[in-house]
Amino acid sequence: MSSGSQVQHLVVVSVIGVGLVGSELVDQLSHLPSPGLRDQFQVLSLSSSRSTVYYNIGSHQWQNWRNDLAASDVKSDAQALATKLTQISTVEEVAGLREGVSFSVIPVLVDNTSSEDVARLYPYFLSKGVNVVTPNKKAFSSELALYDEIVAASLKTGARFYNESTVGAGLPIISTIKDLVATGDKVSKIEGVFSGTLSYIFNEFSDGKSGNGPSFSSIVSIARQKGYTEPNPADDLNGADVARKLTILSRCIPSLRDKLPHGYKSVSTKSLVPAALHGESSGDEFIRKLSEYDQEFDKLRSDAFKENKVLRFVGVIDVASGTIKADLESYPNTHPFVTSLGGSDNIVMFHTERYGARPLIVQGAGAGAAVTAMGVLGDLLRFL
Ligand SMILES: NC(=O)c1ccc[n+]([C@@H]2O[C@H](COP(=O)([O-])OP(=O)(O)OC[C@H]3O[C@@H](n4cnc5c(N)ncnc54)[C@H](OP(=O)(O)O)[C@@H]3O)[C@@H](O)[C@H]2O)c1
Ligand SMILES: *[C@@H]1O[C@H](CO)[C@@H](O)[C@H](O)[C@H]1NC(C)=O
Ligand SMILES: CC(=O)N[C@H]1CO[C@H](CO)[C@@H](O)[C@@H]1O
Repeated sequence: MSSGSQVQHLVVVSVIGVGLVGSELVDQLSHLPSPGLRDQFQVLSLSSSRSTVYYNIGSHQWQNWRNDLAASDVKSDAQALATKLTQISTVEEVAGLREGVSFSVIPVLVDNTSSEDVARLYPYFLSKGVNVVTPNKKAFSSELALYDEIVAASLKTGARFYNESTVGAGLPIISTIKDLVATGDKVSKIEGVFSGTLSYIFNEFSDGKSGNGPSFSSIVSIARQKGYTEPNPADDLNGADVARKLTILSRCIPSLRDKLPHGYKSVSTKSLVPAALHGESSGDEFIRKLSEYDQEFDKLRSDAFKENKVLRFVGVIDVASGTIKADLESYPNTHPFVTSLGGSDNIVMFHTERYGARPLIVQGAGAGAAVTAMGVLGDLLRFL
């Protein structure tokens, strides 16, 4: 770096998994409102599970990435990607990119897959000095040993990892808990509706206006038709997604950091999948058989209604007692989980010492490509 020249950060991004959100991310990245900021990002590569397309540093040529990726015969190879990302950190590659400007390269891997295999590579990437940003919950909500490896690799090289969009998509949930903890507030309890799918299902099923209404299985079926559920709704009703999110949040609270040795499997989780339906792999069959249990759900709804309450599937982290659970609970009609919740919203209440009797609440759409990509892009901006 010659003295007197200007030094700028250049965030070099490789995206693995270019589906809805991955595509949306590249689009948002290309249309950042500030031109100065736009110049500080470079897409190095885009990968599907089959192939990868690489771009030259300094080219802003990735607008036709769909065609480029389809035409590319470069096989996806995570090791090769890590090598390439770290090699660029040597200044020569970016020398001469812009007259009078030296670049300090910040390599970032964006994992937009739901792949466990990719998640298990984070320690490798971090140990090579590659930062990681991801909406993929797998790595942070699995066994503690993997989380420890990720943290250790990050400490060793100084490479950072961000995970804001793993919980509540673009909603500021992780950053809120981290700020509360880092500034010395005492978090006593976090409680929320963390699954957009289960939010929709119970907002429809138990609206507090009457003690009866459409059957549980019919609402699950409609949710599936609208594309709100996994192909097999059992994958939503089993509560595992909520347990994963609770794991990620708990690990942000120092006293709970080591509480869940097996990650989401250590969370006490109420499954709404009837025991006899475990292992039913066909989504259609699952819905058909679920209707045999409608009366049980009807009873839960009418019992709650008699007490002026509604049913919500929530996640609760009670810090003092160390209780972490995903459960079906009833809430009074006047509670924010009833009065201000609609559609497939997420809502999270942070009970802390400073917020006293009026908890901090974050609420809004907790899924969707545009808001999830925003969460990922927001994490990328943290590197500048
Ligand atoms: N959508 C949302 O609102 C939202 C919100 C928060 C978090 N998330 C998270 O976003 C992630 C994606 O969700 P999804 O259910 O749509 O996942 P998915 O169906 O597995 O899709 C992920 C994409 O990644 C690619 N992929 C998978 N394995 C790969 C590998 N080993 N190497 C390279 N590419 C690979 C697939 O591309 P191919 O076509 O090449 O197979 C696919 O396009 C999940 O982790 C989810 O939890 C989503
Ligand atoms: C999520 O990322 C933050 C850094 O932004 C990190 O401190 C935290 O430990 C991560 N959470 C998990 C569960 O990995
Ligand atoms: C969070 C995220 O980026 N998820 C997207 C990754 O890509 C798949 C498609 O392959 C989308 O469906 C996800 O929404």
